[in-house]
Amino acid sequence: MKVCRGCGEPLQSEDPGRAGYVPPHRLEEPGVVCRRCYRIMHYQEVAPASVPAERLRGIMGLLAAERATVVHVVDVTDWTGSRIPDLSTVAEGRLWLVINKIDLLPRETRYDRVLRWVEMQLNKEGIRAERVDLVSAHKGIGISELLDDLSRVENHVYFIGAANVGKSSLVNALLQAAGRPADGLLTTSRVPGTTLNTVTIETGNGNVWVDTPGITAAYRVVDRLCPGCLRAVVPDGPLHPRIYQLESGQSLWLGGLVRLDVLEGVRQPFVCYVSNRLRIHRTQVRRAKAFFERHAGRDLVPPCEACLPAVTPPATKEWSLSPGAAADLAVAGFGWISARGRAARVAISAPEGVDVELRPALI
Ligand SMILES: Nc1nc2c(ncn2[C@@H]2O[C@H](COP(=O)(O)OP(=O)(O)O)[C@@H](O)[C@H]2O)c(=O)[nH]1
Ligand SMILES: [Mg+2]
Ligand SMILES: [Zn+2]
Ligand SMILES: [Zn+2]
Repeated sequence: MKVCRGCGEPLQSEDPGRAGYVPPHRLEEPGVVCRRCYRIMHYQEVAPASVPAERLRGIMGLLAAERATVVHVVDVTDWTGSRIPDLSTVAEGRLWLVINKIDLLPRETRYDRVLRWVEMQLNKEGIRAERVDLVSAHKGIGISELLDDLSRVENHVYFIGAANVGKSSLVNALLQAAGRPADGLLTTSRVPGTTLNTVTIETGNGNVWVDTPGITAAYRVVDRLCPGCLRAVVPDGPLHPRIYQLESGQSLWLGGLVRLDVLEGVRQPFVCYVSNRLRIHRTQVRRAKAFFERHAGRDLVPPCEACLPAVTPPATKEWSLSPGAAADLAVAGFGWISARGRAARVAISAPEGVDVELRPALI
């Protein structure tokens, strides 16, 4: 059976509405990609698709049975939304953690600190990783070191992670570093769900790598948005931290998706690490709800009108920030707000079901 070399879906010429479609006259061309991949590659057109859960379970079963090495790709800007805790059990002793997109951290970020932070988090969460790499598939940072060690692995290597963390981009960067020409690369895009099935790649020196579809989940904001709204939420360049001095009774709307309320505490800075294109509005706690009702879906986007039902109602949770250490309130698939270590009582509202966590400050 022929599969699309871009997304892994079996190719077919019967139904243009189904995944893997190629026009009949192209089906026999060597190295052909499906129409969807073709459009993503050539027109940056986006076509969301969903990956059946049983397919993902099948992949997990396969990598456990093959005792494969698992490269768990995580997005550094979305630690909260892109970690898969169960993986360390499935891949006991063979788990490599690759933290991608470090080019999106603010320019002054010290990577050695980020690495220490990651190690501390892994410890706390009881995840045992064989190695941890900080990389940027886009900028080529950390790629050649990873390639060196990957080429020494003798069993299969599976690239696993949440949708959109950059698994296919990482595989492409590694292949390019290994000298593979550009027409043998995988399909990547900003919309979750680009890779539909496993794509097996012979690296040429006996290694076999397997790119996999990402896991999409409603606990991340990004998995609930249309392509238009995604454009505002997914960072496309180094984050510019935005600082707001807030006192008790003040509120921030980050787009119309996430809200911070300061309930108690002295006036203090809150630093927002979210996509630079996302607009932030300052308001007051007592007006914040009315503000949303008046503007959301119209002049307060994202969410657009079509996305509104997927991101409402919001759920609100309160947090006590203790004095001393800087802490982040992180929203899965969205970004984080950092507080600099003064006592406060705050509330975060986010679409119901989306993960929000309080963690030691990443930067
Ligand atoms: N800034 C930045 N973006 C990246 C990086 N790697 C991937 N991306 C982007 O993240 C999105 C998802 O990438 P893709 O490889 O399709 O993710 P996958 O779903 O995990 O395979 C695309 O828009 C990529 O361009 C990176 O290192 N830095
Ligand atoms: Mg992919
Ligand atoms: Zn395809
Ligand atoms: Zn939308």
